[in-house]
Amino acid sequence: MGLMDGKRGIIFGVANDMSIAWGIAQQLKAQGATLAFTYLNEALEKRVRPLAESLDADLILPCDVSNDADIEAVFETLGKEWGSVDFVVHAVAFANREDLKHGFSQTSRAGFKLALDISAYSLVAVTRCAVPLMTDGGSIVTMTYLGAVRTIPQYNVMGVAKAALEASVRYLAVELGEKGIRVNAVSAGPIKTLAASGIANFREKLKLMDDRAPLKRCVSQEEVGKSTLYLLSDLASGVTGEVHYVDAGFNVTGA
Ligand code: NAD
Ligand code: 0WE
Repeated sequence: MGLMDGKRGIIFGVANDMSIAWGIAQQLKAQGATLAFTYLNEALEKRVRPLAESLDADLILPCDVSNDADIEAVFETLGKEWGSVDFVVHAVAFANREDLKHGFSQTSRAGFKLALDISAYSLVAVTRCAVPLMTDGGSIVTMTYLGAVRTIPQYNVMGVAKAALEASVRYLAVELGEKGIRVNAVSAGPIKTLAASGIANFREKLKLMDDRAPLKRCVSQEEVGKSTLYLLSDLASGVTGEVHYVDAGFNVTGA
């Protein structure tokens, strides 16, 4: 008996076995879910395909979330293969590396648009395509970070994108509640992933957590996976429009 028995869903954002999306996928599979995965490009397909296959993925599809046609094609395939979808995991973000270094006021118009497009608007586009397939209700979860609500040094345009993402979660939740579709975000503390490896001095950010986060340590992909599992399952049937913190380090000085 699993929490996700009989439920089918799609996971956007696995890049490798360090990805938060991968930690989520493992928890979902362990509770009986049937999974589909997307990958950004051919280089990542080489990493994602074997991982997805190890969880008996039904479908492994390409998708650049900055491309509406890619997103539409993914859900067209899900409609043909499954007929309906129960859940979506959105674990995708991107900003230009330089924009996560210099002063925030240096952010270019193009860099701002890029970060907001891939990291925030993509949730809206994915949700729009998922809704017609969520005929028996559904649950959508995205990944956010404390930099949405506090200034975190160097998080910069990503903080603005995450603020837009969290507001999008609330607007989507209110619109889709009457269809039985819930939309929530998980705000994770810093975790060493591919995206984090591109951040200068990330190791110091992780070390700060050991001193000052409530649990005096960093959280793991597995712990983020367990909270996301809860939000995607019927245990959270009354929860929508929320940002759920997984020890994001609220009392870290400077945050
Ligand atoms: P990751 O690098 O493993 O995952 C990021 C994913 O985004 C990758 O799979 C990448 O392929 C995908 N992506 C980027 N641009 C894309 C595009 N145009 N189309 C489709 N996919 C695209 O890193 P992660 O840390 O697991 O990040 C997952 C999510 O978790 C992100 O939203 C990130 O902001 C969030 N998050 C991360 C941390 C952390 O400290 N690592 C903390 C809180 C929230
Ligand atoms: O959301 C993120 C990181 C997202 C991210 C990372 C990169 C690195 C490589 C987006 N775009 C890029 N572009 C690249 O070229 N996190 C929550 C992790 C993170 O990033 C930080 C953090 C934390 C935590 C940046 C500054 C301070 C803290």
